[in-house]
Amino acid sequence: DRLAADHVLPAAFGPDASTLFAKVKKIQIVACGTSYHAGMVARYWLEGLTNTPCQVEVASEFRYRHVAVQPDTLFVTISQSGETADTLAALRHRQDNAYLASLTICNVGTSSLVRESDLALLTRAGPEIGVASTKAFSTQLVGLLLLTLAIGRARHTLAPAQEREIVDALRTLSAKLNDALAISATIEAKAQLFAEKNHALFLGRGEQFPVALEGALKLKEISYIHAEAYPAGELKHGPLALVDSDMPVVTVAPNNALLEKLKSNLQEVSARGGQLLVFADREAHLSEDEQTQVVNMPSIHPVLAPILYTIPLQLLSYYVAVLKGTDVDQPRNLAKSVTV
Ligand code: F1P
Repeated sequence: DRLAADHVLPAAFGPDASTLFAKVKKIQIVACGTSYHAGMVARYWLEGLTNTPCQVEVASEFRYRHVAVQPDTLFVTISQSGETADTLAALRHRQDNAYLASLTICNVGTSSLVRESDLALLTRAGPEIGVASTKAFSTQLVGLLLLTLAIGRARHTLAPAQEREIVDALRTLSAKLNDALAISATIEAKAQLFAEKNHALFLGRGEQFPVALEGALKLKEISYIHAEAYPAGELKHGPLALVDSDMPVVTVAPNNALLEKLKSNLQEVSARGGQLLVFADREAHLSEDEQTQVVNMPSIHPVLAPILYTIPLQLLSYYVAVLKGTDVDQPRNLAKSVTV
């Protein structure tokens, strides 16, 4: 709410942000893990709302390859810790003069990424106690949406009325997130579906595809269940062959323009005997049957849906991990910041 105020946005990113954002012709986002998924959501926002070309890449690949840089590209890193070695190396080894400026969206003000970037937005999510990034992800998404609004305003590519509509929706976000947290007992009960399973499939369409990727990553990280995420429209191009009664399929279904397409993807799963767990807008009118369990979600502005639908997927992984008795905070083989 505070950041979205007229006089703070885009200055929240740094004193020179206004002038700089007006020059931006393209955005290159680089990040790892959960932060990379946040960047993938941002691509839908930046291109869809502000018509700003955007590329997103994992830092562990980006840092080692030659990148053809287009003029006036803003280089954006996203990181909870600000110390992830691959992301930091990507910032340090980018073809320096080629970029307009560097900006980081980061949770730690004293971190190397913040110190070494031209502009910074601190997510201020507080310390992440567990290894798996959760609240940092939600705040990264909000930060990236604010970046989208700031870029749209500076480049005059987002109509003021649409900006106002999104800012108004943002003001209701914390209440919606509380509503989503309030269904945790229902989600805890659904975790049973996964107790005896070794695999799971996550589906999403549009900006919910990265949300599905993040849901699958969380399940892998903390419950050690093999999980894959696909854009729902890709099912028929391969993954459908995996679907049977041993493969729970988790889907996020906000009420947006892709809902009808998504519903037909879900039918493809049901027809193959797959067990569906659908987190759906209560206005989406998805009905339950023997194979389909529906958890109703609060209605939300479609632009904000990725932020809301992340919550039930995080809760689901948490309850599955608790059920399986794995260490939710310190998963095996993982470190909080990957500094090598
Ligand atoms: C990136 C990341 C996290 C993940 C784990 C390992 O960290 O991949 O997303 O949950 O903690 O590191 P960061 O750059 O966002 O700090």
